[in-house]
Amino acid sequence: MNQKLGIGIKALLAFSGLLAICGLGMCNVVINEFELSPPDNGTVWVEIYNTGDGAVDLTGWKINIVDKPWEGPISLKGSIEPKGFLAFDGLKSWVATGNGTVFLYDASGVEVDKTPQKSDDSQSDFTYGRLPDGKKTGTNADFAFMMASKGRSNVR
Ligand SMILES: [Ca+2]
Ligand SMILES: [Ca+2]
Repeated sequence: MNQKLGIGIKALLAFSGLLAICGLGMCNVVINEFELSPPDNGTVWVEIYNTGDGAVDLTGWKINIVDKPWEGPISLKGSIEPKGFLAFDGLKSWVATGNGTVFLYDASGVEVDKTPQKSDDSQSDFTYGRLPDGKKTGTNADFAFMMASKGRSNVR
């Protein structure tokens, strides 16, 4: 195979591979931390983390916080760098009742990630976060109650 063709195929594979993975809702972006009971009447927020090696375009992506009786949809924009963190604020009017679940959807509406339902009405600087960043075994233990680190790596 000549070199030029090899590079072309490699680029094509990388491109189609990324699209295919995202289309199946398997992008490497996770909900990494969420604050549903902020101190000082602050706003709720959700941090996402890109565990993958490529930037991910977030156009059309959506976070939805479900804390009955309300639901808080947040539209995402921009892109997230590999191993990057981004945090998105909710609205001031969303006052957590202490039992929240957070969902992350990609541009095609596929659920990319979902947190366990977490109870928090402490109104403190503590949040629920994956420890270490991106830990995803699918159990309740993926999230620890820890000091807030909005837009940064999680630390106990
Ligand atoms: Ca808190
Ligand atoms: Ca964090």
